[in-house]
Amino acid sequence: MGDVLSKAPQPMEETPTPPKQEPLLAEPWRTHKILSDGWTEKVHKALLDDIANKLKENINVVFIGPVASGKSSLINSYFTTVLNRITSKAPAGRGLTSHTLHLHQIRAVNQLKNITFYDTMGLEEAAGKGLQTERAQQIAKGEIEPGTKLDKDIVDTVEKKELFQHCIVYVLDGENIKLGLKEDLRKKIAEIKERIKDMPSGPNRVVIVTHTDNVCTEVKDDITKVFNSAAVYEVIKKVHNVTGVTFGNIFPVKNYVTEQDSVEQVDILLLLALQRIVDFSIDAIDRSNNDNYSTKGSNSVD
Ligand SMILES: Nc1nc2c(ncn2[C@@H]2O[C@H](COP(=O)(O)OP(=O)(O)OP(=O)(O)O)[C@@H](O)[C@H]2O)c(=O)[nH]1
Ligand SMILES: [Mg+2]
Repeated sequence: MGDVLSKAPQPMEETPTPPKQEPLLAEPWRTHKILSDGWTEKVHKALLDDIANKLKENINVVFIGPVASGKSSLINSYFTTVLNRITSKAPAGRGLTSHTLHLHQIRAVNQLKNITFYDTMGLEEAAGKGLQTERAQQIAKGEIEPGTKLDKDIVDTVEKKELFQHCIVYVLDGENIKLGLKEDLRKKIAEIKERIKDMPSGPNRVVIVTHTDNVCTEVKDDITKVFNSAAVYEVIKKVHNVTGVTFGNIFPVKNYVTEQDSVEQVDILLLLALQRIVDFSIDAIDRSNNDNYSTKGSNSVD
């Protein structure tokens, strides 16, 4: 007996220690040709020139997403990319319910002058709270006048071609996604997708994942590490799985929140996403011209 007790505990069955995931991958999970020479001022200018050259007519871009996901900050960040200063065109702030209550129409400037951004009230988990999916569809169709409060039913609407949205940008907080997108929010986003699918010549969609600085410390320290970050990659994969949006159409960014000045690399990441939004908006315009706007039919949403 004493013998048994005095025996040193035997090691349990040998279990392999899982390989430690390095925070930074040796190879980037996404490459952009334009970044091959680095994240330089030249690249910033090339992206802005490319966007400006493509924008021959006005495009409407609406931001939709959960409360505090960074929709308003994103609009301010885009103004920073062309004004080289911190801006507050769309009121931003954190709360349990949406800081933005109205449909805000904000026309961009300089190289982005042909883009009109639309800021919306945040989606909430609880049924009947926050932006309703029907309201999102009405906005996409151009049925809601800018300045309208979005927390109530809006009836007897008329579609206005000039308010028709060419791209819906879903804005998701990467930090929240890391923890797991709440099922009720996922359902609301899926419901909006279904409603858009029913629209003739409906808008295209892109996802922007904000708060990447809070997803990965290495990215917080150096934004140019974003495409090498294993944590950001996992978040983008998760977004793809829960929203069904094509992986390549999901873009990580970091909004301007703590900075006092604009930063070349922060701008570049924001502009890579905007470049896709512009391309897809032009595609939506072409589709609507081909379909002759009033034609009834089904839209193919990815
Ligand atoms: N660290 C970090 N904070 C961010 C980022 N984007 C937004 N925020 C912060 O998140 C909070 C919410 O940002 P908003 O832009 O107001 O979010 P919103 O989606 O417009 O929110 P609602 O209008 O309430 O639906 C603010 O405190 C922002 O400073 C980001 O990329 N990184
Ligand atoms: Mg807002």
